[in-house]
Amino acid sequence: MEKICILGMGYIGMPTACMLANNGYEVLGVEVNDKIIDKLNSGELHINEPDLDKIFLKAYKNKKIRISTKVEKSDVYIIAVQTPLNIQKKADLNYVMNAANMIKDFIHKGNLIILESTCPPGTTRDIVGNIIERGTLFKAGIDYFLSFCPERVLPGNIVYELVNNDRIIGGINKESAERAAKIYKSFVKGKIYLTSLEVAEFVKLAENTFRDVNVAFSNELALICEEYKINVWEVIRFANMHPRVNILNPGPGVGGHCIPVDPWFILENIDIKDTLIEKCRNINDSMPLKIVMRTVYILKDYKNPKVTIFGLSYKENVDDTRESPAFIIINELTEKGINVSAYDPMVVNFEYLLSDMEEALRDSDLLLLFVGHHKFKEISLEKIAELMRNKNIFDTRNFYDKSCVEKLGFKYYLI
Ligand code: SAJ
Repeated sequence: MEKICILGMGYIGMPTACMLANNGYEVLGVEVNDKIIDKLNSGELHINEPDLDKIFLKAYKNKKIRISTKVEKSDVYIIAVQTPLNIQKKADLNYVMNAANMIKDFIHKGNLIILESTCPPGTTRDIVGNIIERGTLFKAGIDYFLSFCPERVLPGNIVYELVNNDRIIGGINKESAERAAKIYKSFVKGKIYLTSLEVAEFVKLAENTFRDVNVAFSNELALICEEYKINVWEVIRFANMHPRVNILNPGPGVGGHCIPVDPWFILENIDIKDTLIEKCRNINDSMPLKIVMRTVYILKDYKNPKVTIFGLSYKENVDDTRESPAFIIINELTEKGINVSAYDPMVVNFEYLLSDMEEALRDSDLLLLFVGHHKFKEISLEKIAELMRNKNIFDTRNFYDKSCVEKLGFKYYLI
């Protein structure tokens, strides 16, 4: 049985490890965080994602997956570590480099290395390839095989998309891409397309940048519509009825560890100034402050106002708060002397400000809906009205029905 070593047991590495472990491979997951290792080795997950528990427990009970701090001699190595943005808005490739350095000591002829971490074009060849070749004198494509295979799964639907999405696989040569494709074919039902390393790296960045640019367009439409006093949600709904138009939704900002990060990776090594991509990034980054300004305006006539934020995660129905624009909004409102409390039924690991629902709403002057978790629909508007001091709702996601809310005496503000 082939042995696969996956470095990084996060949102991508962990589900991928489970899939491979349940589809004919012996899997070793490598993780540096001791707490995560202890949890996983006792059969407990550290990630909340639909169906992930089922596939993890299957692999765990069948003893097809082990977690360790150390790399071991394997046939295939998959790097799925994080690539955060540093303060210069460039990719921090330290985790990728550490992973490549760990693999270098174990690699032998005929092995395959796959990079899954999102990174600037050229990283697989120039960073991973160079580290391996400097350490071993092996040549990529001849002595060992080198591939880039970007993950494309949507948080909140990872397990389903891991199986059903198409995959783009880049190789330093054809054999590298083909060998990587064989591994993914063990569990992927979508189509698999082969290409070069750099095209695969760029495709991943282009996908997330496209989404960022599209959201920026809708945010700009929202700001323009506000001046015209036109409902942007209605505009987008009708425009999207055109067969070739698909505008995304405006919102309080773009969060998560992918969409606000990846467009900067595209721009990292280029000389072109004044790009559309950068402008769109800046529009999306400006949204949290726009929300703060509008909130302050809504509350201008109240003494010692209290705001209740519903939702802290970066998007609906997930517990992930990474790069959530809610942080900026909370900090800015607090700095302006506004009393802020927050409720999020999805988020458990967030000590700062988290209140239960009643406590968050009691004597509040404004409910600021930041993300539209399904669970918020279970809270009746009557209950909300009963608890609040003044009945105002600022809905940044078009989540509530205006007429229902207004019937109960709320003043309803929409992005
Ligand atoms: N957002 C809006 N309006 C929208 C859609 C999203 O404001 O209409 C905001 C969300 O609220 C959130 C942010 O954008 O703050 C990002 O959310 P998302 O659902 O667009 O994306 P992610 O970050 O959860 O996942 C993306 C996906 N990429 C694409 O759809 C092109 C996913 O497929 C990738 O695998 C993932 O990035 C990743 O890991 O790169």
